[in-house]
Amino acid sequence: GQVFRLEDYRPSDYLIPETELDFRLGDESTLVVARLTIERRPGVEKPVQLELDGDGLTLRRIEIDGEALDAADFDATPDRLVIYNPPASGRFKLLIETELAPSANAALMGLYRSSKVYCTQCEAEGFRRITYFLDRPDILSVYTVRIEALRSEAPLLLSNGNPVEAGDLEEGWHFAVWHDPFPKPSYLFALVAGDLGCIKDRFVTASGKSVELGIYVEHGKENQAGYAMDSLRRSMKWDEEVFGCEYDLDVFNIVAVSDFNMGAMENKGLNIFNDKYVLADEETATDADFANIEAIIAHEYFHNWTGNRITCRDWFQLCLKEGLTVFRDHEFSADQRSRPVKRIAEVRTLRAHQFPEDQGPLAHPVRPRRYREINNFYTPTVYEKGSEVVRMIRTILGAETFRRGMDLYFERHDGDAATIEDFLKVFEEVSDRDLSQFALWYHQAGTPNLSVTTTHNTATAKFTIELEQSVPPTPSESRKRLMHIPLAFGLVGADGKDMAFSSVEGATVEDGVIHVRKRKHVVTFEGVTERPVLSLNRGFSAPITLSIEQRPEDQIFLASHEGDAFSRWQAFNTLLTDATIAAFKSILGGKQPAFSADLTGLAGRIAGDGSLEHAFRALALALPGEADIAREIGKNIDPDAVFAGREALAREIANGNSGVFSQLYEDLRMSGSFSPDAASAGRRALRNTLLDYLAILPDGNKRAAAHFGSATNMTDRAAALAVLAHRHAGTAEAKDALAEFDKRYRGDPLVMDKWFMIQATAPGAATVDAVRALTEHPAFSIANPNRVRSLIGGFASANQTGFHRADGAGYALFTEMVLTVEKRNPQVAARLATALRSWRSLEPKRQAKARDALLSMQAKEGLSADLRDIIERTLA
Ligand code: BAL
Ligand code: ZN
Repeated sequence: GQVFRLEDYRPSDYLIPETELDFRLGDESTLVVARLTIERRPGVEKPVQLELDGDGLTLRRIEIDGEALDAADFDATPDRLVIYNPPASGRFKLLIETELAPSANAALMGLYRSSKVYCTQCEAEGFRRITYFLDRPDILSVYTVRIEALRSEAPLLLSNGNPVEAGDLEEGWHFAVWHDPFPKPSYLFALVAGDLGCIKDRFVTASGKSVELGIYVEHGKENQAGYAMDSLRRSMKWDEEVFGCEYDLDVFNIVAVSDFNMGAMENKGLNIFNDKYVLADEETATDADFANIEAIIAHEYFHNWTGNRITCRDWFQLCLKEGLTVFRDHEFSADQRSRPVKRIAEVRTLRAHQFPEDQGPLAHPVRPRRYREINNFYTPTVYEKGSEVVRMIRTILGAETFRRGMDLYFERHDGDAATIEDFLKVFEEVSDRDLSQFALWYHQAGTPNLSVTTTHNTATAKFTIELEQSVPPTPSESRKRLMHIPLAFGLVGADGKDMAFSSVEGATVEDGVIHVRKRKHVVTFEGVTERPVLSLNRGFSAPITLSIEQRPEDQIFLASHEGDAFSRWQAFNTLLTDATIAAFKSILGGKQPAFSADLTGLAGRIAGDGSLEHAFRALALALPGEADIAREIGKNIDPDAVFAGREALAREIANGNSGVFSQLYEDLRMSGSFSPDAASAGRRALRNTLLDYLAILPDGNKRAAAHFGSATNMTDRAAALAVLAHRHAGTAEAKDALAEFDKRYRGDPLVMDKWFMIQATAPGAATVDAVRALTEHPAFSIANPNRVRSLIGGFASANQTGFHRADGAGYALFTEMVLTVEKRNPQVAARLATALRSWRSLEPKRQAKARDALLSMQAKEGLSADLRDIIERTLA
């Protein structure tokens, strides 16, 4: 396939200042008339041919300034429209009529139908599946959209911007006209038409503008949209207060649809959401679902300024809007909930998803330089690492200067299609700093590592930290340049407080941050009379790995006394990880794993420490995931041994704390009405984490069954079901609970996703066959991305022992499913296929089987560009 390169960017010869679209909607035939005002770009002198993008289009009519075009004057293929000699004046109206078949659109890009609702998805390149266009983000156009549909089929007609006009037509048809005054790129175009229920609200902006808010959902689900509406109102308020960003249209609509490739989409004034991230009540949604809804509603809303008002010049700049908007939604959630708990959760996600990407064959810079299929770059690196890079800018500049930089960004670039260089420049200007070395975080792939040693000299009262940075090679970048790493730190004294020092040399140290810029730094602190315990990368100030030789007693000290909550969590998590790795090694060596009593005791103390938030304690007690452990081990992974090592530790902690844990489990019982707030969710999280340990003890299955039976909300019910299905698979209790859940929720596909996911992630060899059988379950559908992601995605990405079964049966099922999904929906298939990205870290036998699976997919005739791109890069 074609490779697109950043260095090949050039502005288009033509602009499209105005776009009028008329839709006459029909299931099998929708007619789209586009009237485009086209202008030659100022500075482009001679008349040049006009080339528009298309994707699978059928052209019905083409006119310029009201005159039909001669066949000799243009060439139209499904994927391109060329007009050889546009009017020499350089300004004209181009009319294009295309015919679409929404019901046949299984790829869910462009205009399609989901549960009878017409809807669109245009990012990144879906608009070209609707009409021929300069379908690139630097072409900003003012849209006016007229929609006609049968009123009985689609009483609701929505598009971007503000409503202008609506009325009846003959034979039961009706129409609505929408106008969006803000010039926007085609990827932000949206249309929805159907029969939906809705809830309405109103928000008055800081400057007194009244905005009508609407959330549209399947009829009968209106009472599950309240939390999303509340999240929206809080997001609007927060963005005014924290970033000075006000909403700008008269209406803001959100529509929830059941078939959606992504989580949601920030179309101007008309966000379209995967219903998974809108619908919630205590009966159907877990606390994690509530938190995700809050975050994603905020994320899409925040795009109104970071993405829509200021968009990307080209798709290489995707992180300009995504990394920044993730940073903004993280900050929002931190303010709405618990900042330290949120930070720990973010870092866990980053390590679980971005680190393996950065450390494997799919590694790419936050701002990539080349792509074959842009859909494959909506990645954890662009999103999550992109957010970390913005966070580091704030760390380096300080919150106040950062805010001034953001203000300048909004002021200078409102209405622009901008670049990362534009973004960095505002921060250089407001801070008077040179960020050119820092900019490598955007340009260079790979997770930097810092190796660290410390020495303390009591006689001279000097504490020395030796730091050495390295960035491992990544595909097509073998030689790396030195990075600027802002490393927050503390020298923790015996009383748990940070020790003062009189002076420091060897690196710039400002406001508790060491600025690592060279390969090696020897940083010497003077006036440090007692040996401190070093706490490094506090708050995860830089997305790096640390190789630090720290005594277990220092880690235990930090896990008990460190004031920075993230680092406290980190210290305990490191102890757990190290213990699991030691157990893994023992098991491989045929020995019984052994654990330190200190660790078990510490787990009990953290669990019962009333000075710590419940949610923090839950996160601390959650053992590192099998994939996290495997990543730390790095190579020659036998997932069964990793699992056994982790289980041994879980058993040790459960046995060593059975009294404390069961007492606490009882104490945490909740009564009264349900609230999804962070404190209540934290309490449930801790109790459910304890249940998972207690379920290991005698009669654990009975306790879990009782928990399941008495649950009054989905968080507790799903947690108990997972414990039963994972720890007590095959028991009567597990079978009964699975059957009861199925019976109760069979009619609610989003809840059934949890049921599929729980079964798909049950560890062990038997799960392959269970997953295969579940593909035949009436609630499963290969056409629905959420179902596929729950069952197949859950199995491949979150079941190390099942997916990587030694005989390759997991890969066989996976290959079959990816190829089946691909026939309908290449984007979803390509995303699933990334589950094999860490195949080279497996032990040789599994590695060979994984490679065979990849090769067998690669050999398929007619593979989509999406899937081919992932497979070929994974194999390279
Ligand atoms: N722009 C795609 C969905 C999102 O990141 O908001
Ligand atoms: Zn986004």
